[in-house]
Amino acid sequence: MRRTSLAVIAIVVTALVIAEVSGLVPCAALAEPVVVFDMDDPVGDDYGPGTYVYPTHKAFVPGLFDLTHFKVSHDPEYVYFDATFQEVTNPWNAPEGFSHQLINIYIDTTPGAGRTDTLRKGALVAFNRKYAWDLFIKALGWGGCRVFTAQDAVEARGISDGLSASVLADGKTVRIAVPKVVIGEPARSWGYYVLVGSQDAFGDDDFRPVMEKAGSWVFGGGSDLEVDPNVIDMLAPARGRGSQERLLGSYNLERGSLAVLVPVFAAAGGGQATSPVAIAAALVVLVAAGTVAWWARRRRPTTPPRG
Ligand SMILES: [Ca+2]
Ligand SMILES: [Ca+2]
Repeated sequence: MRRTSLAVIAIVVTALVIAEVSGLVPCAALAEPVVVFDMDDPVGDDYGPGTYVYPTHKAFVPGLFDLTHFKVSHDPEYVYFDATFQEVTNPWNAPEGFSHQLINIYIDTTPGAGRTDTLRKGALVAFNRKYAWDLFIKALGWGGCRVFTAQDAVEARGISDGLSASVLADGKTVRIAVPKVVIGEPARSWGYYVLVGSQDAFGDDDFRPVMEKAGSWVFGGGSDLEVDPNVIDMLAPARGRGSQERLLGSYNLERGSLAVLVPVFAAAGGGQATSPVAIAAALVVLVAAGTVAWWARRRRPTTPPRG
């Protein structure tokens, strides 16, 4: 009887571990936010399509626009978008703790719906029709955080209630917290366009422009025509058809056509892979449960009746 109970407990524990590992059990009860997307971006690619250079003013220290990591997680109340940079500084004392970064996150949540422009002119990019965006989260210092939807008008002010941006204790990560009541719970199927620009209060849609020649307050290495992207880094794999260099370099000056981007998805390697530790733990529990069950069944007939 005791052995049978043990076997049952072992099987239940195994089932729970497997369910947890495969994401079937809601993890709201856990203290740590649940991670749904987690991806590195190459270091040292804060050059747009491969040619851009920083403005010459001393405030633009190297690494400010070099995204190195991006993570999406959620707890019962908020969705957290964590963008890590090589460098974060706050020379002009933005209350959020960072003066330079402009982070535009366009999210494809719903296949077959959404829009392929940036809503407002500024980033100077377009999005692949197959992965049209439905939500747009814009984060910058001085109270600029907003959520827009694909249905918004160009002049829409967006939703700012409950949104915040702050720098985490590592000093390199900007965390954008968005209430779930605004954007819902992030699904693992969501696709992300994470675009990094330089905040410029005088620029179109707050983007500091990229010109042919760098100046104190403008990037160089691009074109003076408003066709090349004002995006300095974007979340993308290091190589292949979806690389940053290929995507941001896909504009055409002669035709005046903007670069067309594709998002990154969790399933394509950007997602949080089930940790090897969790898999090992599940396997150990499975083997243990199997052994206990086998042992219990094997021993039962020879156990002398109790009296
Ligand atoms: Ca980078
Ligand atoms: Ca990149």
